[in-house]
Amino acid sequence: MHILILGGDGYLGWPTAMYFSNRGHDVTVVDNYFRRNACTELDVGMLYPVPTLLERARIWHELTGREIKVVIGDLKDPEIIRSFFNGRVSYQWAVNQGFTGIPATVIHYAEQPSAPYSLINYKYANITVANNLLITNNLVWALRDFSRDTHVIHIGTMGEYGTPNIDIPEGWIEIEHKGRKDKFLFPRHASSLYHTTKIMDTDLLWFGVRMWDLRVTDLMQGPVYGMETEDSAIDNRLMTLFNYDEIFGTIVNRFVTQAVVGYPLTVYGKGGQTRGYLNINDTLQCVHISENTPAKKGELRIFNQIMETFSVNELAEMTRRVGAKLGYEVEINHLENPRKESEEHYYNPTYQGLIEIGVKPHYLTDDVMEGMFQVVANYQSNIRKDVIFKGIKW
Ligand code: USQ
Repeated sequence: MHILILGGDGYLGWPTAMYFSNRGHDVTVVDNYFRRNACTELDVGMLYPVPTLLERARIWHELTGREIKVVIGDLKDPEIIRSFFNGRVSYQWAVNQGFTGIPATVIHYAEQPSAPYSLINYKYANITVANNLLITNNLVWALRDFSRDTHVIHIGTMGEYGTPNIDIPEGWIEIEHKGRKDKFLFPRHASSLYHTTKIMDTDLLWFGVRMWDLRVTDLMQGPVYGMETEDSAIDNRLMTLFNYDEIFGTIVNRFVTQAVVGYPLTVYGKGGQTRGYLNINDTLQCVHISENTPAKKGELRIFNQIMETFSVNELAEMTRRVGAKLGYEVEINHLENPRKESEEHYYNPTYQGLIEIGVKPHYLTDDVMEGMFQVVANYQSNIRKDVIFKGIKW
């Protein structure tokens, strides 16, 4: 199967590329180094240096004999995405330069993924809106024009639903109004501009499904933690990007890094904010199972991609407990919340769909977090305290 990964250099994109390549798929990745360039521009650093995408593909080939084809390009340019479907693609790195055929699956990670980034100021807001919406729209049109049968796996976000005071289903809700019933996308209430663009993405994809019978799986993912996967274990140079700064770092990765470097844990506000979490290895599993059981023609299939829920306070307590076991004295600090979000709320999402089709969850246990402490501790001298909290306000 030919699998095309949009955003193949990112935190999830590169591990996904290795995962499918290792399972014998023909994998092509495309990326414009948005994340790396943004980290350089904003001077937020990363835990360890990561070879370029071209270098990583070469290393992967040397170590495994397998090939991940690479295209460096900006998917906001419609011609780049169309080139994968009309046979005009030109690879920057590939052993076999020939056209690999139309992708059976496209995994779409090519998004500006940070809520704080989208709210730095109007310029970053515009970058987020332009990047996320144009890429999704370009993808929809390329499929409409050349390959309506290709299955799209899009990474959505649980943040599209927000934190409503009612249970959250997997994507859809049946509403009875004045004696009549119909099924709709569950009402959405994003609490950042980034999350709002993901709602708009879902709408673009849903339009493509209704108009042109596209096949789409939208995975509503919660914050992901971890950095090691089975495939990266063969060589440190294959490890994925790891951010711990306020802009691109997600909470579990940040808390472990803060604990290791002796920075008081940055709990925003009361810390009752509850979200659904998942291990990076479960992202790979969920995407793989979705690829194996594609959405039907004219179907927008939505799964909630989380394995368990935690409040910020629970994560801080766990970090303190695991840190103490390893000899770190971890302090917890409640900062004034720079974000506009509910700090105490009802949260009851459904997340059975992926488990029903075969996903076996990895949970965030003390042992799993201890493993993360050990990896982060290896790079302790690289950690910059000045990027941990600057207070980007909503
Ligand atoms: N938080 C803290 N302290 C911190 C960092 C975060 O209390 O130092 C709180 C935030 O206020 C929020 C929660 O922890 O209530 C999660 O924050 P996060 O930065 O880990 O995650 P978020 O901004 O929601 O975004 C991340 C990814 C995004 C993905 C989303 C899934 O960056 O790409 O879509 O998780 S979800 O949160 O379910 O929308």
